Amino acid sequence: MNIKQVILQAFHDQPDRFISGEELSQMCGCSRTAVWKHMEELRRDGYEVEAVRKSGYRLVAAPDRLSAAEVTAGLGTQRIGQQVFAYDEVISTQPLAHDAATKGAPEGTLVLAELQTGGKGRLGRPWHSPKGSGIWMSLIVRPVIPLPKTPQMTLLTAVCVAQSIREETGLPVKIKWPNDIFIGDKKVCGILTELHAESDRVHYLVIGIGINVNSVSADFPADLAQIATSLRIESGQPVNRIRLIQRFCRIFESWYDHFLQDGFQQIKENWEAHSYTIGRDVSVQTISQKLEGRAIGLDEAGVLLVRDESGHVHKVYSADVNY
Ligand code: BT5
Repeated sequence: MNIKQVILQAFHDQPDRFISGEELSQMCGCSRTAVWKHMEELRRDGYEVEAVRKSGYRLVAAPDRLSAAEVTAGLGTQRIGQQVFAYDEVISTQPLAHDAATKGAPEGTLVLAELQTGGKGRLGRPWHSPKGSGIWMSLIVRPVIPLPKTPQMTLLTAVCVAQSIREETGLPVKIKWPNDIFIGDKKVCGILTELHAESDRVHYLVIGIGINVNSVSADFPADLAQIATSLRIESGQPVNRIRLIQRFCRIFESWYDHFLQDGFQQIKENWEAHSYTIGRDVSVQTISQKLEGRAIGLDEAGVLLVRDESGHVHKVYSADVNY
């Protein structure tokens, strides 16, 4: 941790309390003058820090800005989110995460941005990522699993995002197969999983997660107005993005460890319990065919099962699902 991170961690651990310059200088292993300089830097970054002679420093307010120091302070995970690259503006966090992964970034590294000018969905579709109102992030993981199991990581991520949003906001989120999080009939989050692998070995996955957090209706362009929503629109109040990211990191680490040790079964059950898709009549468009039927569940591998009119059950590996 750098000095700024140590200071933020101390503020986080002792909220509302004044921490003396002496204490902070011992924690950081630097002089009191250096502590003061870092306080000035934090103020320039938008932190409101109160300084009282003989008492010390107290954090009054943190900026609504995604930074590595904020995400890591008080995070409490072993690896997920322990390394963070935070940017103001990028084309997309996905290629930056691929780049970091090929240069050896550890598992759990997060790439975040306030604004994406070329955010992307699946099949080259665009992902609308306006400044400051969402969570646009890419997570690097390096699971030792066979290639056919990698789609389970998208389902696992959806379970984790849905649980994080539910716990943080109380909103009734549902998962639409395979990669969307819905509130009511509107999309609040999309997940894009990209893979770097050889025929028998996964090198790493970059899991891109886009969550509309504090967008208001006017932030959505006309083509999204009817199909997209945000946590703020649904809950009627702003949602703290840092807390949501931290909660996601903790939940992801826990489910991911479970997945690596005990497999997919419990994740599948959790996914089905919160599914928007299961039990509905769906129209499925794969690259090669169109299929109508009732979505009846996932199989052990995470493949969607759709029963057609004649009773035949089809396995759907990759497709767009409409209702
Ligand atoms: C997805 O694709 O839903 C995956 C989105 C992943 C975005 C993250 S953000 C961080 C990382 N960096 C990136 O560049 N991407 C990832 P798909 O299922 O193909 O859905 C795309 C469709 O969702 C579009 O065609 C629109 O109809 C709709 N859409 C676009 N932006 C949206 C938004 N902000 N909210 C809701 N729907 C949106």
